[in-house]
Amino acid sequence: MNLSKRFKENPILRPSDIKPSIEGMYIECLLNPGVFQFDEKIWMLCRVAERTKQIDGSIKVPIFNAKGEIEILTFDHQDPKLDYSDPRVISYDGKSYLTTLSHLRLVCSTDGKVFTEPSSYMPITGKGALESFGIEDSRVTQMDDGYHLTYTKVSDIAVGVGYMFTTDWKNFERRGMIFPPHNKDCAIFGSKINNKYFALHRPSSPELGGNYIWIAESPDLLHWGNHKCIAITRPGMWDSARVGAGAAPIETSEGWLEIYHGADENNRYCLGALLLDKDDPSKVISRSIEPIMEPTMDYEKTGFFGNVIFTNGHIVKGDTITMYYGASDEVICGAELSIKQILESLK
Ligand code: MAN
Repeated sequence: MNLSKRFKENPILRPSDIKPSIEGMYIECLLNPGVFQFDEKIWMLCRVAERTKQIDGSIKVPIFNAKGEIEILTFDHQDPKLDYSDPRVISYDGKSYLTTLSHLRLVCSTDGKVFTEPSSYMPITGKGALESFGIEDSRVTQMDDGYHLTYTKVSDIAVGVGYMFTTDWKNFERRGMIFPPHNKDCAIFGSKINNKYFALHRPSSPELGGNYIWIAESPDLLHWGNHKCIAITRPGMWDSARVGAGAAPIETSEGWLEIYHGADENNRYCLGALLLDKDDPSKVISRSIEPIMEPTMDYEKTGFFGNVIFTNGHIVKGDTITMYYGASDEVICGAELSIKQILESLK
């Protein structure tokens, strides 16, 4: 099933379109933007994955050291303790490192298609021991008081969900880790339900269970409880290996509509939809059998990590979802979807 209308301008943003954060690094991937409206423009908070020039025969990995400076670790291809079969992660002597270091960068647009980097907004970079391998994949939820950002905090210790708050995109209040390891793909609902905040999140349970979508509630966006699993992986299907939430669920007449990603054993990432009960979003009313979007275009099939469509940001206007997504973990693309058509596909 194909329910999406891709922008003919795709990819709308590539690594070469913006400048590296510091001299000596280059941008390998520009991906997975959080999306919001601010100052009468459409903004993306992009994940920028950087590394230093690679020299034949070795892998150079950037990390933030204890002093908060970028340090480059070098691993020799010949070293039998090194496994570099995945372009995203390497393992050395039982320890894992990311091949790139990610930060978040703001770009804005008046038409939602041509995005440029405004000079007066600073990149958001990792800080402290829990972000020594960078910060990734933000989701932005706008509420009356301002913008609530969730993102992945990555370090040698763990992967967990961080939370920041801003009203002006210049000053950020870092509110710490709200979902402890191993957890990512956290999307906060844009309004309270029965006087409680809700969020989708994705803990991983390596021994029993797996990489499933959960829901939690909170009185204050800081303390989360009453966790429930709402969607598990489905053997033999397109979402057999892992599932995770996209951006904040969309409020519709039939319930909360969530676009989520699902991957199979070959790491092929597609998108599907979940419809959650209006008053009790831990109840799943329906779920896509077929993906609503799959990697079919060249830019989705080949790249840094091919066969990937990953979304964590959109703008909703009437029936139209303008969705932004990372393709092949390398470039940023856009597509339009109709809420009505997705709801129809869920019947
Ligand atoms: C996975 C992939 C990577 C990401 C790490 C840490 O390996 O999603 O792209 O950098 O997790 O989050």
